[in-house]
Amino acid sequence: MANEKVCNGCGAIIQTIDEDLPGYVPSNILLSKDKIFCQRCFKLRNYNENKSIVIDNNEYMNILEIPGKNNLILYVIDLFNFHGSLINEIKKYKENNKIIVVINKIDIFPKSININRVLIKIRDQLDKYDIPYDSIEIISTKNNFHFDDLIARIKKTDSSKNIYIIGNANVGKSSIINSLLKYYKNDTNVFVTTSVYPGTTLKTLKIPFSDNSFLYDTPGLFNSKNIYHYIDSKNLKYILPQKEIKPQVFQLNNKQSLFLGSIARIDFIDGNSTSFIVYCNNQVKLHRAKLDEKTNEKFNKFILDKVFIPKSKIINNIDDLQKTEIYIPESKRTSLIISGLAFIDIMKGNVNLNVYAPKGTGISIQESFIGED
Ligand SMILES: Nc1nc2c(ncn2[C@@H]2O[C@H](COP(=O)(O)OP(=O)(O)OP(=O)(O)O)[C@@H](O)[C@H]2O)c(=O)[nH]1
Ligand SMILES: [Mg+2]
Repeated sequence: MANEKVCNGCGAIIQTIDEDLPGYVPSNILLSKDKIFCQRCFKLRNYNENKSIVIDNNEYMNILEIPGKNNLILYVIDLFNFHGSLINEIKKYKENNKIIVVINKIDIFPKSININRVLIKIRDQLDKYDIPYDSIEIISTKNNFHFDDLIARIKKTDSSKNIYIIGNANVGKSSIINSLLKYYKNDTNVFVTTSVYPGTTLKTLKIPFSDNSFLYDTPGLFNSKNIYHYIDSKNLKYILPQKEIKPQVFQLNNKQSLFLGSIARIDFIDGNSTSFIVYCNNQVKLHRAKLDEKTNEKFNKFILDKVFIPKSKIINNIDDLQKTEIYIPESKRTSLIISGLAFIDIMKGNVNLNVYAPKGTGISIQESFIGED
């Protein structure tokens, strides 16, 4: 029977009836514990094992209904997938709340990148999409890069405000909560569940922060453009970058194609030969191939080869991928983004490409955030 208790890891309402629904706890455990973690959180936290459960879509409806005024909103963005992190509804908080845009996971980018340049480009893009903010912090929760700056910013803003952490799934919201509890509040006791799998936090969690304020961890919003919707969870570890990306450079011309594992491909249709700098999980198997009448056959063979990771159960041949025609303009260094899988900096434009990716995956271009022009 459902009761008032919630899981301290993911926020789901505790229930003892159905193992396949959120918040399940075997009844003998429920009776004996004060602070409760549901069975799914227990497995994620202890064995990194993702038990897939059925989530009612209504659960996500209220995430962005932040009550009252004078809250502090930490809007977390994944620089690896900037467009996929944009949330239009942020605009409605502009009048009555303070907003800090938090760019997390900077550690996955090569150390050589120029943070000031990244900051300028982020500002440009936030302005372009009319996303309001009072300040921007670029941090890593993993190695604490500039985390003290975030804390200083929160203190400066007003530590008596309630803090809501919002953003897309997997951007690191719960990890930021845990770091705030540890480094701001010196509390290592309450740990919300984090995991490599998108969709970890299931309901908004309210955690005491200062004497009269609370921290709210919210479930990640799902962006249908993100490639991880079209890939089975076993392969996610090959897609979501965990460690510093080692970019790979390919010189490509109009007789060539670049395979990204068994789930995406870029065909160079026409234009002058130029460098492609590929940023993705280091485990994605990249392969440059000749572009001719045999390329499809070769790609189809690679899908069957277990070395060519990542894979997807629903992609059995090239026809299962959607083709998008993209023109890279002759201007500054441009990033081609395959949402959630890779961004590829193309040094010289005036190039026509065919990009193949699982149907639904966002394909876009933007001025490069990280490289010099
Ligand atoms: N490399 C790196 N990984 C991070 C960082 N912050 C979080 N992660 C990892 O990103 C993954 C997702 O982190 P979570 O904190 O669960 O993300 P979330 O936004 O709460 O996810 P949902 O609850 O699914 O919306 C985990 O594997 C974290 O270890 C970071 O700064 N750098
Ligand atoms: Mg979370």
